[in-house]
Amino acid sequence: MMAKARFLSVEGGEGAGKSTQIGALASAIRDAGYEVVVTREPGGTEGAEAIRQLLLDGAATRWGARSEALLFAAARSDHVERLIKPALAEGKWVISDRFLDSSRAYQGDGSGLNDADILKLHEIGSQGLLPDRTLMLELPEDEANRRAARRDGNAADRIGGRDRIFHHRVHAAFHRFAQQEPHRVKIIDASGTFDEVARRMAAAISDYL
Ligand code: Z5A
Repeated sequence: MMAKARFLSVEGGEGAGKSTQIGALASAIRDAGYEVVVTREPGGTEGAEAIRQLLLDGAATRWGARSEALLFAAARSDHVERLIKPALAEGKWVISDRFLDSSRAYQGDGSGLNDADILKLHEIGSQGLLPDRTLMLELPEDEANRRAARRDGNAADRIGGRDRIFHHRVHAAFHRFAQQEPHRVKIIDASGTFDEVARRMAAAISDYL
């Protein structure tokens, strides 16, 4: 009998290789005989993609921390209701490039909001849905910056362009989540070649296949 469909999120700082690795992870799961839906946050549905533009484009000061957190929660609510839950109900795996832990790290620790408040918004918007497993890609800051700069040059979105102290707080928060929830959140060493990282990602979910 096939094991049940799972909801996975992939998290980490900018340039860690999340988008690059998700395709390989989805292929490994498809090879095991499952249907897989790959999606991203903010985004994944028409409404949430529209909110993505509001969140990532424009001046750094466009939103305050609270309105930003509400917009992420609203985008997530639509994504969960219209894409993630229906796919899981049809027996498909879902892999989301970022999910709730990004709000906890960026709007919570990064921007000074309470973790409890972010979780409350998630309860209201998405009935508290959590991934079965979260793969947290970790890369030394210099290498992550090199990779992001190779890809983007000097361009950065509203949030990626924040200062080093902000991004340090985000990294520390991701680490804390892995310590607090070791069964759900697995740290993946994102250094090395594409194939090396892909093998670590696949190993971190092998108990589900
Ligand atoms: N955000 C938030 O604040 N709150 C929330 O609740 C949510 C998000 C959901 C979304 O940005 C922003 O929204 C994000 C967090 C915030 N801002 N920041 N920071 P996004 O979706 O546009 O981008 P991102 O999520 O930050 O990811 P990214 O910058 O696209 O990075 P990535 O997906 O981790 O990396 P990548 O594109 O796969 O790889 C980067 C480059 O490295 C690329 O050229 C690759 O070819 C290269 N690469 C990848 N792997 C390797 C290896 N192994 N060796 C060498 N080079 C490699």
